[in-house]
Amino acid sequence: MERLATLEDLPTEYVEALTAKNLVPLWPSLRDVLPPYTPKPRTQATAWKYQDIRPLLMQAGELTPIEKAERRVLVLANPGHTLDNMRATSIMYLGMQLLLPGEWAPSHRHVPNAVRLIVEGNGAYTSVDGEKCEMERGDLILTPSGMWHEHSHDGDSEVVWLDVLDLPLVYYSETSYVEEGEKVKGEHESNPKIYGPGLVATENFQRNDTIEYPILRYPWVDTKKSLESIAAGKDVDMVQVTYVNPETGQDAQKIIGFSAIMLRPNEVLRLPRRSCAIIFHIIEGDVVVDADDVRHELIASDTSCAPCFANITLTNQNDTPAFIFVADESPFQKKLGLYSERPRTDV
Ligand code: 1HN
Repeated sequence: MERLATLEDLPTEYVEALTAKNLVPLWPSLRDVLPPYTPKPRTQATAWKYQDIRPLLMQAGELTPIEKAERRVLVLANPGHTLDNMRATSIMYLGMQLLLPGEWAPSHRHVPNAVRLIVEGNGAYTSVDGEKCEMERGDLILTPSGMWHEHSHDGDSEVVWLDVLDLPLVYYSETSYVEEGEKVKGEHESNPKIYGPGLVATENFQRNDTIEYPILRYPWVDTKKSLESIAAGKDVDMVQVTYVNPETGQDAQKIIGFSAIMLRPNEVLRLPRRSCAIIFHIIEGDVVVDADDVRHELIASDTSCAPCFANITLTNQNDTPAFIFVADESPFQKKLGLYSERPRTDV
């Protein structure tokens, strides 16, 4: 491809005349915004170790009362996007949130979609539009765009969870805002409105009515059981389940996709090269994540990310299975026609 002229090739007075009229020449930046053949991601393969996060998060618990934080979170920032941009990838935000016994993170709702993956502790729950979702380690709880949510804690140990939001995308598109809820600590029902074992409260049932978010809590015990039964069945290349909306068969949320992978004992899993960045969070076991030439050795509760089109290999060196929670940008990219796959370049 032809090298194009730079800003320095232009007379200073000409560039100043453009600037004065809010005009910019395209050609000096054209190769940056359209790099040849492959995107140039800012996202860097990065790992955040729970043993580094935990003591600092507990210190935040001492330094900042919940009333002064609303959400007591340490953001997992990707240095490739600089730390003040709160991005793990171009469109995914990650944070570790701490709620102490007796604390309450007040009700609000906002445009970004969020999920929580519970990392540690017992006795806390999130209420989503009034439905009480208990938090147990490994559970996935959805708080989709526009739904009221608050976190409460009746137990006696610290509770920590991983937040995954599409905040960077929503913020960039200038559609991000929040509304504050009632300043009362509410009573919440624990019965799911819709999905138990295929039953629905008749008063909530309207024939042909598609429920946008029929499941708000995906318990880890069920996810793990599904993975184990896939692994026990016929030989498959990859033991993975996707969190879906059972009403539609589509992804559980609209922008970020969520799934879980089981690595069988000593399994080496080579993932397809894809146009979307990806996040891994270890629920159980030890996993070596190779993304091109960057290697991260992860243990339970560690989190990492890899950029688009990386050659990613997941390795379980143990004789016991490992379980990984995965978030990726594929629903967003597929809806907008941006998604693609390519052959690996490390074969
Ligand atoms: C939010 O609402 C929560 O509700 C957590 O727990 C993290 C990060 C950015 C914007 C909103 C929560 C968040 C957030």
